[in-house]
Amino acid sequence: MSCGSKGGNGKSSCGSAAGQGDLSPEIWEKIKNHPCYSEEAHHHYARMHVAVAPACNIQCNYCNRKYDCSNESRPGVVSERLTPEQAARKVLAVASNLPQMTVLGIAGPGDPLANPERTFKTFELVTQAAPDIKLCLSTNGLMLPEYIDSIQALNIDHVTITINMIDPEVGAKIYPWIYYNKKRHEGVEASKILSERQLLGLEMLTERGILCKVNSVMIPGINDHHLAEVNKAVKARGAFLHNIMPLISAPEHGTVFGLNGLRGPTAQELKALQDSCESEMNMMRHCRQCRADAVGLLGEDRSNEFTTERVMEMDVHYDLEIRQAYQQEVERQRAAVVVARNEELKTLAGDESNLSILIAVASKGEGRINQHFGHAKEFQVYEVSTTGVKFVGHRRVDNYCKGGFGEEDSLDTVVRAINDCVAVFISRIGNCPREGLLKAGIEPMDRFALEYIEQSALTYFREYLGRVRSGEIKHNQRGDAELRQGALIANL
Ligand code: CLF
Ligand code: SF4
Repeated sequence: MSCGSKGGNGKSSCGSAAGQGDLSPEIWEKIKNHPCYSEEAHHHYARMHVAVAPACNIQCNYCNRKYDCSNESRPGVVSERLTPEQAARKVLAVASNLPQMTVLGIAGPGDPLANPERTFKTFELVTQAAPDIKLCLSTNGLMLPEYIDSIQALNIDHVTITINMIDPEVGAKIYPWIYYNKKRHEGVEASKILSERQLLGLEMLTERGILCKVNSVMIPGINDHHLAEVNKAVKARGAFLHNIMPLISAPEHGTVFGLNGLRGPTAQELKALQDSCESEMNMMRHCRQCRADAVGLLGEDRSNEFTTERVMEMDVHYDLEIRQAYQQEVERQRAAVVVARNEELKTLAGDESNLSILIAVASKGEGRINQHFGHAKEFQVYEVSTTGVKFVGHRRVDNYCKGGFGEEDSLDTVVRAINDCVAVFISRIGNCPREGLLKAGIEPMDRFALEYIEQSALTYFREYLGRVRSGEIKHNQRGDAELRQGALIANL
């Protein structure tokens, strides 16, 4: 069955797009409101990170230590460091204000397991105060085998390991050194130790039923051809999800790769690798490479509303019943999205065509097309065919509207970012950008304003197919698109 049959409809499915009917009840319970482990959930539920872990025990060539850990973050971002006590208060403040926040992750700004006391103390304090919040940890894996018991004892049910290689020769080009057993190791030896520890840690976690995600940074010319092997190796060891993320590399980040001019992959290079691995295991495609102090839905960042200063002044009333009632309402909305999509999918049943298109969508969440073109800081990209609709990535862009004026330069960046799409779905759009998009061969679609994304995408596709078949339009293969590189320093 193709990926297009995703969703909780009882069909087999691949990707973090898997729905309720595709997974065992036990796994579904773990991922249903985790925005990273379930693509569907990421439209509705938020996560937060607390930056309690400053130290790191390895060096990655895509990282500059002045900034956050690039394994789960965009280079160039600096998070606000917190003590475990400050972090726990912040979690309660966010939980009181954002009942859709369901997951606390610790992902830096260094490596959480290079700061075990601070990391575990934070999780302990949060579990005592807010027991409904899922705990999530992201690590480079070097110290993972040592801390499996602590992870299990604290009920940390989601662990991410960044695994960029299983071949130490490849690793030597990514990691100049690691610090292990009170000693600095370099070159191939360092990567050999790191890889062994990562894979052992992964095996130990999955043996205990802890859900594991593997992040891999796709570095063209270094590990892009090797990641298919990594994918097989982590699947064999029980990883639940593989998240292949693009290298973000620019000289201004001051990283070894950035200074040496290594480029990140294009949108289509990344998609081709993700597609080729998808037959092996579940792929995550909605990662936003978050800050170590991110707050909100993936793709939005509300960390500025929850600075330490503000959190200290806030009235904090964690109320489990209010949170649960809110989440029940979210579940009702979410079920409606799935029903609408499945109904629409029926209209394509029996239709066979090899045509598939990409569309870009401006959305603020809830699975709806509910954002003005000029306000979008990212577009979500979906692939649509007769087999269904699936999320394939997002593209970060400059706001087209800045203080009410459209900027021609930013329209260019939007066009480059969604150049592989045939249409862009928005709630509203002005005449200038509409014309500019049409000139670039991208159809602006405001007809589905506030409607559900997947249902609308399928309707559009059915009509598009009809127009192609009648000869009204000609389907041309679109070009490649750009993933943003240097501009990611901004606090989005
Ligand atoms: Fe955070 Fe990571 Fe947990 Fe998610 S993020 S620790 S698994 S709660 Fe998510 Fe952000 Fe991508 Fe990470 S979108 S960078 S995958
Ligand atoms: Fe930087 Fe993270 Fe790598 Fe450590 S593990 S060097 S913080 S990217």
